[in-house]
Amino acid sequence: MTIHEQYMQRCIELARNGAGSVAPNPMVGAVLVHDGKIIGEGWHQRYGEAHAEVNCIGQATQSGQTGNLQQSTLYVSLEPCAHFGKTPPCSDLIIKHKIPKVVIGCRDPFEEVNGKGIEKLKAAGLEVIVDVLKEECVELNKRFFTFHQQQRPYVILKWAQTKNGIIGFKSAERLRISNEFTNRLVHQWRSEEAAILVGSNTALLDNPQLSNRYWDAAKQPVRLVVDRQLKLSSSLKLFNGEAATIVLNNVQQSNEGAVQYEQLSGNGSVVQQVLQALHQRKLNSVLVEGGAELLQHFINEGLWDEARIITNEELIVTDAVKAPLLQNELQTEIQQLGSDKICWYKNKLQNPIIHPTS
Ligand code: AOF
Ligand code: ZN
Repeated sequence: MTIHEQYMQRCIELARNGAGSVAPNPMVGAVLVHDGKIIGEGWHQRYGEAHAEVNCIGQATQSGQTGNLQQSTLYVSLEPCAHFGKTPPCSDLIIKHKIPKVVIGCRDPFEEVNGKGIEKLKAAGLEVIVDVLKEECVELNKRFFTFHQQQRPYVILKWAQTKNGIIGFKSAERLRISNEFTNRLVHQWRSEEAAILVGSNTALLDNPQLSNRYWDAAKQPVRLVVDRQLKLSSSLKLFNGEAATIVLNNVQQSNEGAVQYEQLSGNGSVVQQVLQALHQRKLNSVLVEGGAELLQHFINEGLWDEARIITNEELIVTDAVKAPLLQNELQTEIQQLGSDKICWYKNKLQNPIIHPTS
């Protein structure tokens, strides 16, 4: 690792402290280095509050390092912003403090910034180095990047299957596939995403709560169900008011109460319409939990980023619903939790494109 990469690695580490508190904003970390020593560190801590650079420069000035800023290098994992949002532009702050050199992890895809921060710094005569540990910095904010570059949320597909590839029974009889450790992990996954999605069959047959009960209870994703003709009964657990629920349908629109109804345009791909609805609501990631048919639609249209497949290697069931089949998958990780094997996949196609219908 070069020295730039080492400091950028530290920025990424700092940025991760913001996990769970900054969405839909990106996680960002910054480090100020003077004469081979770190004189300030900071990260974006909470949505709507100070950006990483502000906290980093603030720490340096508060510890009496103001005089050294003019001979320092600022490392930051994302391009400093150029716009007046909830806070003033970070690029102006850097210029004001006469910091001569800025090393950036990756460009900010948000249209108000997208290169303008870099241009501003360069125009003021600063030395700017871009794309240090770019891949890691983009991966850190995969949800944010997907949302801004593809105008859709980051899509994670998840299912549990038996050893012979069965996802559930055809009737309302519940098939328990994953073990208690894996169930807990799934709740952690729910806590990490903005939304969870299921199809109406799954809502009806499984009657899932779709809430996060075994992890940080403060983090409840929005629950979404596709129920085109509004056939689901209001007695289902999805409608218990424990977390917000959105019913995507072809019939009605209403935004009152804990259950909201969002009308889909009715034409074309349901997957694309669902993703557009999520985008409009600024929900930048979604965990798709079934059923097999809905999951397969996402796969067939190439509109997925990650798949996490849990296989109970000791269970075999016959005459039941077959699990979806992935396409263009790249296996990245395998984890074993007791009898469950968890395989992580990425979509090999770099940019699954969404085609807006309107
Ligand atoms: C930075 N440093 O630490 C972060 C940045 O709503 P605001 O004003 O907080 O602006 C949010 C946008 O600012 C967000 O979409 C992204 O483009 C950028 N985030 N920029 O210079 C930071 N978190
Ligand atoms: Zn900023």
